Amino acid sequence: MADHTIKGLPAPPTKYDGSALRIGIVHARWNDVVIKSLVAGTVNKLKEQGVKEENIVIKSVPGSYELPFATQKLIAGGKAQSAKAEPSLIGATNLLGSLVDEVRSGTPAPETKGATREFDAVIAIGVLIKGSTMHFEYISEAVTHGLMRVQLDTGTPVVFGVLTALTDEQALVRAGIGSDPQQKGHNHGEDWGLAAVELAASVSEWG
Ligand code: DLZ
Repeated sequence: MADHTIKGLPAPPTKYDGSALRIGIVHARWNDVVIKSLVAGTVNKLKEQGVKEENIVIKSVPGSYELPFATQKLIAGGKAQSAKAEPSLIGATNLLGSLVDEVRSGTPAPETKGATREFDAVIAIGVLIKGSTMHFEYISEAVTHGLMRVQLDTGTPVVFGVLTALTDEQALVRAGIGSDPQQKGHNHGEDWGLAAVELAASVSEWG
């Protein structure tokens, strides 16, 4: 990715360490081909940032309209599990895991932020493609507002991974699978993975 760009997401100011993060992905199944590519791009980028496969939880719902509710449930479930877990046990498990990593790799284990079962960020992924009725407009607006509400109400970052495309081709290009081999496009899932790690590893620590 270029360091400077007029349009799109530039490289982050620093490479964030995702190794202690737990990230949720909730995706719709409507417009399946595009969804699959976006989810794959997101997961690849999360792993590239150090997020461990076992700490990436993927759930699906039928359509984008279901994303806010499902995202809220996933976040609440993580918080409930975390509250139930014995704090001293979590600490001991994390410490042990870090020590094992340290011995295996020969390098000091990254500091964990007391990784609990709680999600550090959730990425909501959907693909809305305009049809001939007003459905697209209503769902797009409801989902956008719903996801914003979920993150502000829960205090857990929610990445807006919802494409609102006017044509099939617009959606394909934004998933990096455009039908023109010369213009396959950029997979926006990669940006969402980066955003999740940055929000979880950096912004969440501000308050
Ligand atoms: C009904 C519908 C339509 C017309 N289009 C889409 C779409 O382009 N993308 C999407 O994710 N979901 C679509 N849906 C389904 C709704 O999001 C939702 O699943 C149903 O209305 C049931 O609540």
